[in-house]
Amino acid sequence: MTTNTQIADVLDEIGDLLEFQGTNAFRIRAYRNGARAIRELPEPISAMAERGDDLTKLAGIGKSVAEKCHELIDTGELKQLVELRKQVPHSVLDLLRVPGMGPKKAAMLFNELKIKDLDELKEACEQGRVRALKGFGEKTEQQILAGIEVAAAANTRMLWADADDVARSLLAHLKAVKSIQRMELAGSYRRGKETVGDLDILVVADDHQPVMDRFGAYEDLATVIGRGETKMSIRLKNGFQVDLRVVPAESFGAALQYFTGSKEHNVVLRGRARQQGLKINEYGIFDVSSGKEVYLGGAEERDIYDQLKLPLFPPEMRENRREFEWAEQGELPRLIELGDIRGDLHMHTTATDGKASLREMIEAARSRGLQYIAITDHSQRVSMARGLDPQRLRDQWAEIDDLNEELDGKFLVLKGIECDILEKGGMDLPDDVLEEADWVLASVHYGQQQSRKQITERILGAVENPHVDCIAHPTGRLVNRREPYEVDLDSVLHAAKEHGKWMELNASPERLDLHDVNCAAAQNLGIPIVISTDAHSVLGLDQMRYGVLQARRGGLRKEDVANTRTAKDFLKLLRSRN
Ligand code: DGT
Ligand code: CA
Ligand code: CA
Ligand code: ZN
Repeated sequence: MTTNTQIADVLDEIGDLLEFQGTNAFRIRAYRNGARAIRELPEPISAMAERGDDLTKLAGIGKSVAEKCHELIDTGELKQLVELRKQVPHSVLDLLRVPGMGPKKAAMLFNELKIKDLDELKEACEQGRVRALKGFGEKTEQQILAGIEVAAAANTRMLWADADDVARSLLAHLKAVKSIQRMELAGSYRRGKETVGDLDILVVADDHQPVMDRFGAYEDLATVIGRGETKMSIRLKNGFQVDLRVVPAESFGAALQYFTGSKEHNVVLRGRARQQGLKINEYGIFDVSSGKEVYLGGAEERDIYDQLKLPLFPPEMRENRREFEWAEQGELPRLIELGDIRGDLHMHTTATDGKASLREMIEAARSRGLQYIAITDHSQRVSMARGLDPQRLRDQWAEIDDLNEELDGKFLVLKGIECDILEKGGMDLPDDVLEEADWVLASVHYGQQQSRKQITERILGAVENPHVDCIAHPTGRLVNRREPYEVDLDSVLHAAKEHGKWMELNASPERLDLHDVNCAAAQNLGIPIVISTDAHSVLGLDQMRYGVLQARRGGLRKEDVANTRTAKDFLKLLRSRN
């Protein structure tokens, strides 16, 4: 079976290759829109195709993209892509990332100088071969050289958690400027996206110059990319770019709205504005029905949404997924908040690969205001982490019994285990042991490269095991580093629904698994989701906020998340499974 991600990747690649060939923008956009739409479908498009659904009924999917989907699903490949790949090597697409390099110029470099990647481009520039081409000069060559660095850096996106560290430090640095009246971060950072391409800071200040001077004096600054009257961009030593814009007070809300994006969300807003004889941009919202621009507002973000008769969408919702539909129905879901979380159901101690003792983890969780936790160390198969065999596990549980007695109902510690799903299928601990546990997480750590059939069957086996409560980090993806297993998540979710099993949203910033789109899919099926930190240290417990952010992007409400319940209600729900 072909997954939504695989199909979307193929469509994106076609879009890239067509762009390189200078195909008309309309066709390219059709592929890109299709890729995006399919990436975010809550159900496998292959299942819809097999059911005989009309794919063109899906938003963002036109006739030609639908045909490509059918071909991919039926044959496992696309003739068009095979053809395109013959014509254009994949690495050539990197050339398009050099600022100022359009598809025409890139094609010329490829066709005339046989340049296939950024390294060859750099060499050609250094040797002065590029300036010989028509339309290129010595100056262009210099610009390209400077741009290659940018293009190479642009390949890396920061984890949200890392971007957050940078953001806080930068804001603290800038706050020293007295003339700053307002300051906010916008962009993907504000939308809580799991990776952030660059940071976008907006400032209102009486005087621009001191703000920019201070920005340019940031300790981790590597270079100033550009400085204009109201905008300045810098690159940090870690390669990360930060854009700063100084805006007038009456435009602050409009700029915040505009630069928070997403672009797709903004496109819809602009369309709505046009329909109402209004115009929005980063300066404000204007009545243009008289032929003149009349400022209606823009100091606050709310001004824009109010005029358009739309709710003030939480930034995490602004992806043009379901938010406009919700608004039309008159109600946005109330998204979960960090303060709603009452328990943490996945953490490790020094018994396996954690850095803090059982007692320290309990103390830390209590001091963070939680009411209950589950201790879930690894099972024996994870030998690298000294995983627990039945005896050691039972010893730990005896210790937990004593601690619970000591805690006297003021805090609850569940006797849990993160039990491996073995490569050959089956659980890493015998049923009689699992039966004694209060809380069993099942997870895959080995054999992640198995075929779709194998790994799906393994996980389905765990879902069907009566002692398993929840599947931990269900897709195994690592943000920026590792693709999900080949698992057929849709089947797993349906089985989980049938067997009353729960799904974890692992809050660790490099996992965030389930990710937002999958969260929505689980929610659709009414499967309880548990947001857990998978803490391996006391500080690891603070990762909860990353998980909550991801849950918000997935549209989850307090009631969709099991560990927002009190200890009593959590146990009640757990015992009522099935
Ligand atoms: P990133 O930085 O790649 O993680 O993603 P964003 O969303 O932060 O994108 P960025 O930094 O390029 O621009 C910030 C926001 O500004 C973006 O979400 C929407 C808005 N924006 C930027 N350029 C355009 C544009 O050409 N058209 C529209 N409609 N909006 C734009
Ligand atoms: Ca950005
Ligand atoms: Ca930016
Ligand atoms: Zn774990």
